[in-house]
Amino acid sequence: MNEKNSKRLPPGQKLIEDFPVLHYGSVPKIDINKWDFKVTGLVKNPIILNYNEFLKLPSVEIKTDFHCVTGWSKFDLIWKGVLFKTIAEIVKPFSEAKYVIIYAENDYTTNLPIEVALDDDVIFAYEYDGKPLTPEHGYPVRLVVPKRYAYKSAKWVRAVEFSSQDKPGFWEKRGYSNSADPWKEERYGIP
Ligand SMILES: Nc1nc2c(c(=O)[nH]1)N[C@H]1C(S)=C(S)[C@@H](COP(=O)(O)O)O[C@H]1N2
Ligand SMILES: [Mo]
Repeated sequence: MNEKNSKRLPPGQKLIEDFPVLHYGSVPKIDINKWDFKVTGLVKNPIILNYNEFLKLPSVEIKTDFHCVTGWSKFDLIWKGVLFKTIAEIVKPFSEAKYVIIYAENDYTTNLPIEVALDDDVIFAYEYDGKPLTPEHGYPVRLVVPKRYAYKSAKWVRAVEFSSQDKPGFWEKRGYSNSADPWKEERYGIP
């Protein structure tokens, strides 16, 4: 690995080339005609969008790295989708909203402070590497939070709640770090 890449790699991580599939439970079977994406909670304009409506939102393509808490990292993944901050601009959260809670299929949830979610590279992705997401990587829509361990990057997202209170998610309740910053090696426990 050249010097530039070793600086990009967070402590205790190993760079890999392939793109593993990792999740709890089974890959959900999605009926895209019944699928919707809901944004609720402490917002002025709650929304419910179907897949076609979601695809019509302003989109971007970004290239980011990905760090799993189990120790692998992958560089330069190319995602297309809707930035979290674009969603926030549409729903207009009230100032009381300090956290966002992400709800996915099969009761998977995760949570982020609102300022982390509003970062420039946090995206609800529907394409990976120029193609629609595959079912095992999160079709139809997944969150990607490049600067946090990947359990924050929920696959199969169905809803977002803006909340005044933090609500630890699936892995956060099971002992993984709530803040999950790979550069600080926040893998387990507090924070
Ligand atoms: N819905 C859901 N999303 C999830 C998970 C999960 O169990 N369920 N696991 C997370 C973890 S720990 C990782 S490392 C990444 C893996 O994403 P990938 O399978 O696309 O590589 O998905 C994250 N998103
Ligand atoms: Mo992970």
